[in-house]
Amino acid sequence: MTFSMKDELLARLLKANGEPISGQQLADDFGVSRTAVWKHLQALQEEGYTLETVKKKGYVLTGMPDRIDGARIQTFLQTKRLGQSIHHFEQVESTQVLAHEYVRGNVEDGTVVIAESQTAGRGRMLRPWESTAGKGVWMTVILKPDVPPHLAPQFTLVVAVAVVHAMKALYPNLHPEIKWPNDILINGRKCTGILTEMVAEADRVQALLIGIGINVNQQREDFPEELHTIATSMAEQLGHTIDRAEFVAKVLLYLEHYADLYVKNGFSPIKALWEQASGTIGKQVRATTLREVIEGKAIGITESGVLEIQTATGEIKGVYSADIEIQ
Ligand code: BTX
Repeated sequence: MTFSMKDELLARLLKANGEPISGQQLADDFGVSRTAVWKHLQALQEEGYTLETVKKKGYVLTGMPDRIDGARIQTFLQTKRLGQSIHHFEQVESTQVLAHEYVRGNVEDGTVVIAESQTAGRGRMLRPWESTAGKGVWMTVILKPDVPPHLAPQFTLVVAVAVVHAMKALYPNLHPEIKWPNDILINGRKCTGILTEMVAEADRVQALLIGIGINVNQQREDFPEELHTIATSMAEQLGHTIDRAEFVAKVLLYLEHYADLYVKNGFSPIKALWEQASGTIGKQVRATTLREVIEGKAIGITESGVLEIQTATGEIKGVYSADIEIQ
């Protein structure tokens, strides 16, 4: 684990569940002085945590800021590898850019880079990704699977399945659907975007950098004008805000589970889950590629994630990259 002393202390206070813990106890547990404990508690208060002192008994955590730092995520985390190391930032340019730096520094498999806000969040083909401060999940998960580079695109489909299943597990009233290739829509509006990048040698993946942007607690007015008709958040659809830390932990759990399933059993179980979670398969679609516009029924995806469209003449066309309109 690479959590700071402050994070560990916070995790300890959270686990105490309202029972006071004395300063001496904390000092003994962490092998530091009471003054050091006090300084870390002070720092937590400056970040927005509220603590009460119960006479002769110790400290109780009474309030938390709405944040997705390592300590908060850790209290919900059930994974073996993913999120065991979390680098949390208040504001970054893009978690993808930072994650590339971490990969160069040779971080462990499952490392997460997460931020409260991004000033230059990016989507596919360098499109901008709106990352409202404190309202979403803007994170990059670094995976180091032992697979050849040509299999990397399949991971994007693994991620989409994992996010949909995490959403459904915690909020059964939400009905997310995957729109090919990798948007997650709720009620026809985009709630999640996924961007997979790779650092590879000729024959093996060194690291996958999986960028996940999820609109969580935004209200309509939080989105810029141009996204009003196309974007939505989980809170907007649920009618209430949610605990982002709990949700991140669930996404990491499902991602670990499905990534392991994929490495062990190959793409076919993922393909089946992806098709089940997809709102594209079985629908009439219009795909605009760089070369042509293809209209027809989306009938499935191939082993490599290519969308297959059956046109009116019965011909089956494979689409590798396109903007899709569902009709
Ligand atoms: P994409 O290219 O599919 O989507 C980008 C398009 O989506 C934009 O052109 C815009 O129309 C729309 N859009 C922008 N922001 C939002 C939003 N918040 N909600 C809904 N629609 C939006 C999808 O790319 C991949 C996005 C990955 C974002 C993550 S966040 C963490 C990581 N860091 C980083 O810089 N990117 C990834």
